Amino acid sequence: MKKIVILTGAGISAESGLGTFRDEDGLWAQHAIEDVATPEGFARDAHLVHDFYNARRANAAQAQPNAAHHALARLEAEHPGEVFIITQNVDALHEMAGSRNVLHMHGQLDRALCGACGHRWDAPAVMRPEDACPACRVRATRPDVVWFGEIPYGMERIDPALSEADLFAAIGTSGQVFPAAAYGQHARRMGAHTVELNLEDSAASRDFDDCLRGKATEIVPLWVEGLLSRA
Ligand code: BV8
Repeated sequence: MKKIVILTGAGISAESGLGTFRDEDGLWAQHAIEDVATPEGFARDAHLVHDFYNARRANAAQAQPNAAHHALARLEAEHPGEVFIITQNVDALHEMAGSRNVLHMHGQLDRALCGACGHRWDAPAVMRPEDACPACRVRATRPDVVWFGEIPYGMERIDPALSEADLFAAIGTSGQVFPAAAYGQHARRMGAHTVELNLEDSAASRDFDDCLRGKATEIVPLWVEGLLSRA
């Protein structure tokens, strides 16, 4: 298993206290996707959207990585080949656990973006519509996250990684958001062995050769232990 590519979703951060999206008490249960995770929603009510992300930024700021994040950092440190994490999550828990080769395809809560000039900077704890961009001074600041209808970050790195992967794993994702939801199918078609680690079946489970079921903090460390003992 030379090159391991891992897609993570909200389920890997659930046990760190960060809400998932589609579980019954998830983030979307309190908000309509189109109101808080689309450019149109932001144009309609920037206050509501900033409040949604300010609350998540505050929650994420006090969260700690869990045993699943630490296990993936151990895998990167001890696996003889490359380990590349593509995360849909906007929290920094992979990096806090020590992972370095991480791509945030849906952006990051702790980064800000200017909608006018494209400038990016470390997001303040609280963002407001009236904030001016530090570079161009236009009041067009937004969270540096990828909303529905926007192009995910790092696509130029993701496609080659999926083609070259020997092993592709999806951890804690419901397989409902594209293009990430099709990565298992793509990797398998390109010859990777595919494994899904999740609490329950997902919309993409049929794309995986193996499915490990359980809580991430329990099944991810066991899976990593198995990989390293066979390496
Ligand atoms: C794009 C913003 C074009 C940041 C997010 C019809 C068909 C195909 C596609 C589309 C379509 N209609 C519209 C589209 C496109 C659209 C899309 O997919 N819509 C869906 C709703 C159908 N996609 C887009 O718009 C994307 N852009 O397509 O651009 C393009 C594409 C390619 C190339 C060129 C152009 C942009 C999508 C990004 C949207 N932004 N977030 C933020 O606010 O966080 S999406 C949001 O959902 C988050 O990023 C999140 O990561 C993501 C996916 O959710 P999950 O991570 O899977 O979380 P979820 O709650 O759903 O599932 C959690 C799972 O964990 C569950 O299975 C649960 O069982 C499990 N779990 C829970 N607890 C645990 C656990 N597992 C283990 N242990 C536990 N303890």
